[in-house]
Amino acid sequence: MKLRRWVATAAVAVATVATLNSLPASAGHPYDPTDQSLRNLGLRHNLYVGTAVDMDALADPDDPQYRQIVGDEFSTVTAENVMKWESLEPTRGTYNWGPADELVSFARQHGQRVRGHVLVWHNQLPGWLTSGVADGSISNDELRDLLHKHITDVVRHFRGKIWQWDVVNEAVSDPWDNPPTLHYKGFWAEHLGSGYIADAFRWARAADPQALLFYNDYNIEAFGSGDPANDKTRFVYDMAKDLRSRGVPIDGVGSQGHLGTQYGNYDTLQVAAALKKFTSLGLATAFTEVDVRSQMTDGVQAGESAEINPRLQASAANFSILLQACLSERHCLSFTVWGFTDKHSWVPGTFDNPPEGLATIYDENYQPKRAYNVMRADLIYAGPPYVLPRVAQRPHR
Ligand code: 9MR
Repeated sequence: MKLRRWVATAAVAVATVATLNSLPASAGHPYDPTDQSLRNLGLRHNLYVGTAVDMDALADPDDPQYRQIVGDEFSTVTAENVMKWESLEPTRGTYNWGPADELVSFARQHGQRVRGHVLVWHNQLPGWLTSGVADGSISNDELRDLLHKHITDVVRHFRGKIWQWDVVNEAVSDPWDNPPTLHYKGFWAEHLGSGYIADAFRWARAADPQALLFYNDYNIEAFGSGDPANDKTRFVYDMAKDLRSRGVPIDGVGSQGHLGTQYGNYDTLQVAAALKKFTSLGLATAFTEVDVRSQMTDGVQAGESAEINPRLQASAANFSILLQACLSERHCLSFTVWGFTDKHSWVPGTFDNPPEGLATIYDENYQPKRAYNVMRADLIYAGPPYVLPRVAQRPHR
């Protein structure tokens, strides 16, 4: 090889190695070919693999495996509950930052990024706020000021420490609501009108110029009929398009990914097509709360393998569908599971008639399930030309 060509090739090689190393370095440590953890395998694609974190479990000295796995397997964490308004400001004017700060500090110690969840939602609001609105002592004008203050205080408190904020969560109705035509639903829309959504993004941007600002919702994994009257994905797409066209600083759409093996669900190509549509608006995407629950039939509860195995397989297949779709789209930045063990999952406490469970990637004894191995396989066997490294999103102003 001629010297000049060799020098050029070597320069490219050095630059390539530098690029490869610089991507992983942002997640704490470089890619290690001998490490099969989800977080390390994700580094090959610059994909952050995350989990929601239950802070009680993280702090429980009798449950050390929980803490160990959060640190070892994941490169991004989300507070399952402790960044919600009722946790942060249980008494009006008095903030309780402790548990949320603990998560941020755990993440720093473990080289993890933090998804902030959640600034504006109609659930888990403090009692003083909802009762004040209900009894008329808090007017709608004051409510708007309180929301502005909440967003400003919270985003400022964590400024520089949050990678992606879920600014607005679950603002859109479902086809089973009344009326069935999709609309902006819930506490905030009822009191402030749908304009609160744009306001929330603007207020969040004013408080942190760097965080990526997301709209987050469930049942938007794939398009349906295409009619915004009954296709929630289409409704959210139209909303995001409108926000972008008005210069509202939204950076991404988070697809929660709460699936169930009793439903038809989707295939990878349908999900990838939806991600691509959101990307076409100049938005990043992320899977933010993935779990795939199953009905706990009598046979499942009795431990019958003929009942359990098909559910574990269907669950794994659904994790894989969402992960492969995310890998296929370079603007899909992270893939977060909503809890990683059936020992600490919101599902059994929420769905009890019929009972549901088996929703996560580890069983109750922290044994990895088929879903965990399928995720690892997807991360291992993905590569060019269909899977290329993620493209970092720049915050919109
Ligand atoms: O997992 C959360 C659970 O511990 C809470 O009791 C519940 C309260 O509504 O919220 C759960 O998390 C939700 C998330 O914040 C938003 N998307 C749906 C999640 C599951 O309900």
